[in-house]
Amino acid sequence: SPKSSAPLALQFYFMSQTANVKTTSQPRKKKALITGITGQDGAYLAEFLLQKNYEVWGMHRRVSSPTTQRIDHLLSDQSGAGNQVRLEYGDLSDASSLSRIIDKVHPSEVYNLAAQSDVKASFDLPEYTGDVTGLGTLRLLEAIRNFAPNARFYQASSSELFGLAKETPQTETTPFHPRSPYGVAKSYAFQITQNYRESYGMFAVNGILFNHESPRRGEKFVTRKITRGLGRILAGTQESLSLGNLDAKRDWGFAGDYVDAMWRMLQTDDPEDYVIATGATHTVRDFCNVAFTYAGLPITWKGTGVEETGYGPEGQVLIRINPEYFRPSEVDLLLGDATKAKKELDWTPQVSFQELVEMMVDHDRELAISETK
Ligand code: NDP
Ligand code: GDR
Repeated sequence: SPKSSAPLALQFYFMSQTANVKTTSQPRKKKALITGITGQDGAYLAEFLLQKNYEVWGMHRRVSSPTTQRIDHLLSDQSGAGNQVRLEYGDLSDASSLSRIIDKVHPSEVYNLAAQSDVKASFDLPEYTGDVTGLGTLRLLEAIRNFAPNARFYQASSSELFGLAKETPQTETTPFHPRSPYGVAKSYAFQITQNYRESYGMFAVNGILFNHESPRRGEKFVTRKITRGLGRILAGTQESLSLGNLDAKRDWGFAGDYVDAMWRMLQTDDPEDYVIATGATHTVRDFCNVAFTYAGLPITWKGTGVEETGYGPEGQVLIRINPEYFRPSEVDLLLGDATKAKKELDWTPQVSFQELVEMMVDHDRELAISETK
């Protein structure tokens, strides 16, 4: 299918923010429950499902400061008509909350996007990550089995399962070799999802999604860290950026494209697992080069290893290496083959790598300028 431009993708993003979906035209709405609705993917998925006229429920955690910034525009409809997201408090570490919500909502589709999703942090929080990201999936499956056994279940599986990948590109049949407590926890979640499908006949699927980014990406993930830092450098509020391993290669796509694939996986006749990826891989250094060049600050790299430094056109230091950002074990190369999803789900990514980087740079340049006012 034809590729859209980055502005088009942004158009989708802004149009969906003001979507006024009529509620009266269909006899019975599908009900979706999204865990992790306050995260990057949760916000895009909620918009996507509201546009499809779903009744959308989200699970969020009790926290001392608000975490709903990404979905605030979906929580109140100023026109008075239209669809809204309904929120329930819950936590993947609290089985009773999951049972309560599933019993109350009786969803037709459940998207389990909640997780301790930071790979680097999982080395510092290994047990917590195993509990939430791994066992949390089991708790949710049990709640569904007991209170809404016909609900269709989507598990947010990850290319981190492949880790020290046994083959390139990675497909649905590539063996797993996770390289972090996060990857191991996601491996448990992947397999328990398959097990509930096989044991209880539940419609439960894994989307093995490769990295996907957007202007809503958390600021600690490397792409957003780069575009956020670049925006501030352009606005004059930050001098340089500190990064870790520049040689890591990732298959980066646009999050807006990937939530469409999640939905498609739950509309099939038979539950199956799918890889979702762009089929192109780039190093962290490539991402920096494209972003900084687009912003008019092409980088000249000098030195190697931890001494490697990125200089701007005036000889100013733009990027330094800080070993603090290295991981105890790294995933060097990820490259996905989404042929199965293309064939069976008719899914293709719409936003190219260049368009993705430009979208994020444009957004974060504006954001940094607005922060100076
Ligand atoms: P984010 O980190 O942006 O969002 C994670 C969400 O999980 C947040 O809403 C967070 O809530 C919630 N959460 C964290 N811990 C708990 C808990 N104990 N109970 C309930 N909710 C919790 O992740 P993304 O949106 O980027 O990713 C969505 C899912 O997809 C995650 O499971 C991630 O591991 C997985 N994934 C992501 C990929 C990517 O490239 N983005 C690729 C492959 C898989 P709060 O706001 O309160 O912190
Ligand atoms: P990842 O994403 O670990 O792939 O997990 P992240 O953006 O954190 O790292 C990607 C690569 O960049 C290297 N890197 C840095 N990473 C961060 N965060 N900060 C830095 O300063 C930095 N410098 C270099 C990393 O070493 C790594 O190789 C993401 C998450 O969304 C997971 O939840 C998801 O499952 C996977 O993507 C697919």
